[in-house]
Amino acid sequence: MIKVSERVKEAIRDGRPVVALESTIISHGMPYPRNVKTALEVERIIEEEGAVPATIGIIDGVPVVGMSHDEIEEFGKRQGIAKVSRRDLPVIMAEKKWGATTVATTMILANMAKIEVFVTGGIGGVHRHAQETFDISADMQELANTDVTVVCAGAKAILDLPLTLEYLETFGVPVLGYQTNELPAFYTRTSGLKVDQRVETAEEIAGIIKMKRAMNLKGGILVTNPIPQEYSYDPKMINEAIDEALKDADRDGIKGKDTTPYLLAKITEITGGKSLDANIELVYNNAHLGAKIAKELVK
Ligand code: PSU
Ligand code: MN
Repeated sequence: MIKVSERVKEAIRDGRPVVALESTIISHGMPYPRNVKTALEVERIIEEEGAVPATIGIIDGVPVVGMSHDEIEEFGKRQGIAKVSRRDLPVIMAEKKWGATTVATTMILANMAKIEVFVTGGIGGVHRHAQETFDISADMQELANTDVTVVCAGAKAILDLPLTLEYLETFGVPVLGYQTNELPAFYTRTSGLKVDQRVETAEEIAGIIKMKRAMNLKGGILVTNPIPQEYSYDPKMINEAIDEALKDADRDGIKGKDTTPYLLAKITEITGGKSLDANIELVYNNAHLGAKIAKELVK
C-alpha cells in the first residue's frame, strides 16, 4: 500500500544509508518557493554526505517514500494539501487525497520502509497550557512507540519545553544532545534545560541506536542538534515574537492541528522572514548530522 522509490528500495536492499524527510515542513512549515528550494537542498546535502534521501508524502492516497523532485515541487506549490498525522493517515489514503506527513506519520512510513534515521527541523510536543487544553502532539506518542531516530534542532518555545521533556521521559524516549548539555530551543542553542545525555559523534549516536535495537526496546530516539551559532536568533527577540504569535492564536480561536502551522507562519511574519532563514539553516545542519548517523548505522 506504500510506494517506495526504486532508488530507496535498492539502497535499503544493498545496506546503504538512507535518511527519511517529512513533507509537513514543506507544505505547512514554510512558504513557497523557499519550501521547495529548502527541501531540494536538504536532499542534496544528504547525497553529498553519501546517503540516500527519502522525502515522504502522500499522493492521491498513496504514501510515497522517496518523492521525485517534480513531486516535491508540486507539494510545495499545491494549495489545500492536508496535514496528516497518525489519525489522519487511513482517512487520507482511503479518500485518495494528497497529504503532507508530520513527524509522527513520517516515522510510521519510514519504519514500514525500514528506514531508521529521519531528519527534520523541529518536533511537535506538549503545548503550553496543555494541562487545560490536552494539546499534546501525536509526535510524542510516535516517539514512544516507533523505532526511528529523529534528528531535530530541539523544539520551538511555542511549546512547553519542560513538560515536553517530562513526557518523553515517562514514555522512555532517550533525548540526546549533540555536542551540547542543553536541550536546544530551535532558533536558539540553549533552553536552560538538560538533555539526558551529551554525545560527541555520529558514531556514538549509532552505538546507542544499535543498543536500543539489540535490547528490543521499542520506540524512537531524539537527537537534538543546536542551530549553528552564526544563524541562531536573538533569544529576547524570538521570545517576543513567540509570545505575540501565541496571543494572536488565542484571539483568533486557533485550535487543534491548525495551531502549529498558524504559529509558524505568524512567527515568520512577525520577524519579517528572519526566523525563516534560521529555520532553513538548522534543517541543513540536521541533514549533515542525520546522514552521518545513517552511515555509521550501516557500518
Ligand atoms: N515544528 C516546527 N516545524 C514544523 C512542525 C513542527 O518547528 O514544521 C510540523 C512537523 O511536521 C510536526 C508537526 O510533526 O508540525 C506537529 O504538529 P502538531 O503539533 O499538530 O502535532
Ligand atoms: Mn496538537
